Amino acid sequence: MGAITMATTKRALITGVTGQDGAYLSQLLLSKGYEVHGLLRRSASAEVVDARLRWLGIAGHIRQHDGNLTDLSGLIRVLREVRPDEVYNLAAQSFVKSSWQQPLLTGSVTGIGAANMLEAVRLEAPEARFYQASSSEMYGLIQEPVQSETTPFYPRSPYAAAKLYAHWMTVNYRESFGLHASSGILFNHESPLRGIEFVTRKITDGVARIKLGLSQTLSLGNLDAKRDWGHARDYVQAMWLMLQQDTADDYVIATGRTVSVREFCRLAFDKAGLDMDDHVRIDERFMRPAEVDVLLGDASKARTRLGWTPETTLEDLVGEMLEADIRRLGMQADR
Ligand code: NDP
Ligand code: GDR
Repeated sequence: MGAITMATTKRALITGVTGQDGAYLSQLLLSKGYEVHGLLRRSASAEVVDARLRWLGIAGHIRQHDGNLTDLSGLIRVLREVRPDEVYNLAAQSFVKSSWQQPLLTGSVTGIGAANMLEAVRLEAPEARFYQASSSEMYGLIQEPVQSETTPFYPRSPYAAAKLYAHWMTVNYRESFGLHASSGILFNHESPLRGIEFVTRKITDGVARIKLGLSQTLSLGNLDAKRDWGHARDYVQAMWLMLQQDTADDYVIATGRTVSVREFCRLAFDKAGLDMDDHVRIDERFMRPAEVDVLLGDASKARTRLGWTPETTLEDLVGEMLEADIRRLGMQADR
């Protein structure tokens, strides 16, 4: 009789599991039959921390572990307990604007935190595959009109500088210790689960409020900044694909289309049947000490090697976010 092969359940550990990407990635991995473990930092408001996971109806399916990216011993303990096949390091102080107010915290969490995670993996789970959430912000003051894996970096914020350190540490651990460590250089990706302080969600929430008569104006900063915006649901697929490859590598993930904040805004107001010029105000408070004027990614390497392509158009993304915000605000008003 031949040997019986048992299908084993893969175990994944996600840091930043309560964030936008953590929620969609958890949903994806659960749908693939993974055992999903999440690192959660302790909060006095525990009832709101897993709101995104509850929104997707998966909170009860995530095995939660207390931990903080700044605490190496805790990370080692969690890795020892979970013994994951795949580790996705998504946790970060991820709001660029805040990084000027809290540069050292951003450095500790977004930069050193990633190094802590790599070190914990090297010590406790060296066979695990590792994903680092790198960012198009690393291109900052762009050195080429279209950015790919070979474009030089020029970070323009404490956040971007911290991400660049984490990025190079990931490459370094791959080359020094042979870790299967990949870095996804993801361009902006949004969804109804996007944090309210980021410009896209601020816009769809603001337009929904105006539509429902809850507000009259929407205050924004630099409307001329241009971004390559995709849907988070499509982008977490790319993270998973990177860890299914025989060899680890770095990949740009982007749509290849860039539009200004103004154009994004106009799309949202148009969808609501409103005129943005009647409602948008410019407020200096939302300007940045240094701006990333334009980002546009070339994801050909991901398309060729991973077979990845984005599925959601910008128009559909705006529509989905706006509808979700109108529904959400409507439900709050009914309470
Ligand atoms: P979010 O801001 O939505 O989520 C960040 C997550 O990190 C949250 O779960 C947060 O927990 C957690 N976190 C923050 N500090 C710590 C800490 N000290 N210890 C443990 N966990 C912590 O980010 P996104 O989901 O949008 O992004 C995921 C990752 O991808 C981030 O690293 C981000 O910088 C990066 N990225 C994002 C892009 C995007 O467009 N969305 C593009 C490129 C990169 P809590 O809920 O408790 O606050
Ligand atoms: P970003 O996202 O900085 O690109 O980082 P954000 O949505 O904050 O800003 C995008 C652009 O919009 C301009 N802007 C405003 N931004 C905010 N937040 N609020 C405003 O009122 C406003 N008005 C104009 C900004 O100046 C900027 O040019 C996101 C984060 O998810 C990072 O973690 C990630 O690494 C990058 O995307 C890729």
